[in-house]
Amino acid sequence: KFNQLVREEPDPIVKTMSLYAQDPSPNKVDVSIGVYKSESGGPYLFPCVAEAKKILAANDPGHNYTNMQGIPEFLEGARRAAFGEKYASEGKLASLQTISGTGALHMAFLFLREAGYTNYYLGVPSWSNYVSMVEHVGGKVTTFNHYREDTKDVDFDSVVATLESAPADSVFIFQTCCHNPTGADYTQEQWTKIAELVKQRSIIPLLDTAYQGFSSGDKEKDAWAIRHFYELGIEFVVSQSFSKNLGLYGERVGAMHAVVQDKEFVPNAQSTLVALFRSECSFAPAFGARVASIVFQSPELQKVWREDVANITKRLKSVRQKVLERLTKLQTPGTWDNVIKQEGLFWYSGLTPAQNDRLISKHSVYSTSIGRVNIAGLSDANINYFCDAVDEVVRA
Ligand code: PLP
Ligand code: TYF
Repeated sequence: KFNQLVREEPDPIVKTMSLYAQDPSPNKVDVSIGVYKSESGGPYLFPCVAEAKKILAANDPGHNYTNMQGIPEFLEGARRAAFGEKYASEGKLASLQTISGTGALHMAFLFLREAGYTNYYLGVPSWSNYVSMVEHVGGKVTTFNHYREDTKDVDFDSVVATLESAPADSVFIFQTCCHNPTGADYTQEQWTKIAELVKQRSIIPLLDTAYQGFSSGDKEKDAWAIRHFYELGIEFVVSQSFSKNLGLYGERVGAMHAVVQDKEFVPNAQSTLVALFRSECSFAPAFGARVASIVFQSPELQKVWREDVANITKRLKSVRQKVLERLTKLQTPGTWDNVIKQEGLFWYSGLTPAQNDRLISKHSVYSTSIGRVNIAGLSDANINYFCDAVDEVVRA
């Protein structure tokens, strides 16, 4: 009966985003939801996407149904982006176009369930939706520490200990770069150790890639872990979002890939993905994937895309540096150098929920309750205002 339904809480990040929208303060600062913003504080349209949209408009393909696996040019480009030219064409991948990164994760969970995997491990803190999404499809999640408050970096001992003790056939969810919410990523040396343990202990990694390029500024470098796992001959799954690194958030552009070591079984994995998707959505949205395909297929637009990603990363790093300089100048009590060590959009500030509440109520600075700050919400126009507000709540 409908009157038996309970009232569910909204996603806290989305709630904060709406509170910001309603705030009349002219000084308000939005560092909540993870979207990239330009120096002027507005939404950022990637120049490569602007160009691709013009090309698409001039060659309107209409609105017919596409292909249940996905638009072939999109899938080919998505594979190349994640795995690199060589590995993308070796025939070991089963791929599906999905409803962005969230849809890729959902399809990954369903695919893994179909293959007999339901036992998940997740380093926390992590992106808020993983646990409910796994449980939604009947999986079980065990957590370990991803982050150490004292070093403000990855808790690698916890990762290793958990990999060494988890039962065979467990799935480990890892983020390849720009960890949400901590910005604390594994080094190549740490990935090498993780991959070695994964292989030894028959673990299945699910590599979630939502910010490829925003860590090093180079999409190829940020895909290092994916390619390393591939080289070791491990079976694994990749969920891939183009929300951030093409700025296509609302268009829902993503893909899921399964690496199947015995090529003979790729058609089985591929047809399984399509059969599962048929029962979920039938066809993924076309517009954003077509725009992305145009970028993927054009060497000129690929070059513009690379430059876009490099420029974004440069701006993020410069904002981080300025935040550190300002907090140092203010002699704000505490250590703040993790702001320049952490990667991607997010700075895990260490501010408490009470301090974050005060940031909102007293300064109209909308961070997240867990202290995650979206660095892209800052620019020369508001860095000092933001840092002064942080200083005030820390001393309050
Ligand atoms: N995975 C991580 C780590 C994320 O931060 C996000 C959110 O952006 C997603 C997946 C989902 O991405 P999308 O918005 O493309 O569904
Ligand atoms: O963590 C973020 O801010 C992004 C966007 O339910 C997001 O990953 C936030 C909440 C959500 C879905 C996406």
